[in-house]
Amino acid sequence: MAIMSLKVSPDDIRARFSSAMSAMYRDEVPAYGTLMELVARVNDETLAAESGLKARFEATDTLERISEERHGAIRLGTAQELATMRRIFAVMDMYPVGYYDLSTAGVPVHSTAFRPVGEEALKRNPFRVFTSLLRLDLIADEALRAEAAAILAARQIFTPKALELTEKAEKNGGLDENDSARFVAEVLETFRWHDKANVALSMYHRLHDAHRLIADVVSFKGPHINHLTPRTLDIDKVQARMPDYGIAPKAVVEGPPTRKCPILLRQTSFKALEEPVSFHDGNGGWQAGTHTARFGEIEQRGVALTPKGRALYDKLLDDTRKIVRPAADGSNANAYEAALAEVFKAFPDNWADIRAAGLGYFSYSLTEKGRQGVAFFDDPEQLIAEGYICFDPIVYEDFLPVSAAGIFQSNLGDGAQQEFAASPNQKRFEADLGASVLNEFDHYAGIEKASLESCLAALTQRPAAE
Ligand code: OOG
Ligand code: NI
Repeated sequence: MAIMSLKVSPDDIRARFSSAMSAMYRDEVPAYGTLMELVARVNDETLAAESGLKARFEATDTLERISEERHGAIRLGTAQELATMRRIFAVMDMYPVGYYDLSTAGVPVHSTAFRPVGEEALKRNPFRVFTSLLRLDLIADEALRAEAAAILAARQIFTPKALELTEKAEKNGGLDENDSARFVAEVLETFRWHDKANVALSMYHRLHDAHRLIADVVSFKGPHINHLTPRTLDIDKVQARMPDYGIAPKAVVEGPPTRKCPILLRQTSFKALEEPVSFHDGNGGWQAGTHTARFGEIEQRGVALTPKGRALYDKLLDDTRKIVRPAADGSNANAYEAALAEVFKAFPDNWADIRAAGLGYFSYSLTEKGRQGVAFFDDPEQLIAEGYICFDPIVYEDFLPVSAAGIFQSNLGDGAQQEFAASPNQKRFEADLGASVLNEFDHYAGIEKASLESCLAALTQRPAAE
């Protein structure tokens, strides 16, 4: 008789995978471990200084995981790799959300983020992977394009066991304890750093001359995780203190300026390190070289914006960059920050105004009065005004293309600015992925709507009090 074995929940597999990845990366990139220490210290200080903050995190029971990783990033070479990665992430309930075209920003990739989608899943473990696919179609040199494609076609970035366990999970609707442990260990191999390249040094240089990112993807056996990103409660403080810890921050914090009511996402990173790599020497031996790819990043998240709020954000960011374009060497960082703060004064900075203007998504809940009483009207505005329901910002869980480009650029070296014509191609990306990407706005709108409906149901369906 077959013994039914219990399945491990996809959320648990994701949590284990994220923690295994963190341990591997700290081991491989010691500066990342230092950044984690700094982040934990600043988070502790921030919590100690703001007692209300601590109570809020205790209430939502995320306090002990506050400084954990929120995301990582990889860059893939082929449609086949992307489609397989999608199946692997699905075992951990991570689904592709959003389409990001980075070509306009001078990076020859387009991307999505694999992430948990439901509120519960995000709370259990929010780890996501920003996943880019190289666009060889943007390489001008046709011969080089064909050679790069051939190199990529010959590599296998997944272990046989990882593929086998993915199929097993698909067939059986999950994995048991033993298989889950093995799955995490096998999938981790795909993200590991290889200090022996797949190509000769001369080929590396040719790829590198076309674009550093092309060299990063094509020259290696696999898509090494290129950064991990814990959450910080005070990004400005971590940015300011990085040099004290011997790590060099990128020039400016990406995203909106410092605000009372945080919106979307702010990010910064330390610059990628130059690491020794051996290249084929063409005679069966190895030749020494270096490659710069791996770094550490931090993020601070704010409210998710509606399409209207996002359009305003995009416009203000664009206006700022017309005044000062941040230089990679940091020489105009202060001027950029000043312009950003000034221009963003046009974005309301209190929750009530942001909500009233329809700029952000909010989750509604009953107040004490709402929990006890019954309402004879169901207009949300009146219910808020009369104190039956209250609202809290819904956290933005996705990414920002201009910020992502800034993170890419700062880690490709200062001389890497390159222009490509805008050429978003979501259809092509989805064909390669083998699925459509989910729309981020639908997700936030859904949470908001469900929260309001459950308030209304509770308030209007109770038997009327005497
Ligand atoms: C990804 C850069 C984008 C972010 O946080 O916006 C990213 C990469 O460098 O591969 O991770
Ligand atoms: Ni990132």
